[in-house]
Amino acid sequence: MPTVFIGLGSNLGQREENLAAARQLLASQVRLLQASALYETAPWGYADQPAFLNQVLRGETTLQPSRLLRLFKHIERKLGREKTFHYGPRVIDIDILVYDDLIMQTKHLQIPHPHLHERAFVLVPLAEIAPEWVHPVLGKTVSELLAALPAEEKAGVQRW
Ligand code: PH2
Ligand code: MG
Ligand code: MG
Repeated sequence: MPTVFIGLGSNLGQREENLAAARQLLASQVRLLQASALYETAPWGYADQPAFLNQVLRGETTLQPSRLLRLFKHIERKLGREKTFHYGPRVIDIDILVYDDLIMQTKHLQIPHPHLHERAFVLVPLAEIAPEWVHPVLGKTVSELLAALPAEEKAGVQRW
């Protein structure tokens, strides 16, 4: 069965509960095998918003990537996510980070996640559960990608 890494994020409402609710709803279609700790993270991309809680999950699923994306959007709406603006605050964000060694570039779906390698809020929790995973485009492990980030990026990510 394909392995997926999933990124969860929340910076509105009961953040910890939002992540827990997302995990529970995901579990109907994704066999969750591993979960990182929760991390409180400084907002990336747009600074003037509350801190996020972020987590990365490892799972297995028979759903194809486009079906998985639809499921994630459905769960986001169910948990009350509303459209704001690019990089803006959200009740819940559920992202496909990795889908096996697939490389995919469509308008609606890019795998691996196009910003994975530059975000400490993804790499720190990912390194906790999959330090040796090799990025299929960049050819580097998660540990190596994390080590390459500036110290100030990593300083914004604290174990919750
Ligand atoms: N998600 C974003 C934009 N910025 N910053 C943090 N710390 N965590 C996120 O999950 C996040 C973000 C867009 O998806
Ligand atoms: Mg996101
Ligand atoms: Mg998203």
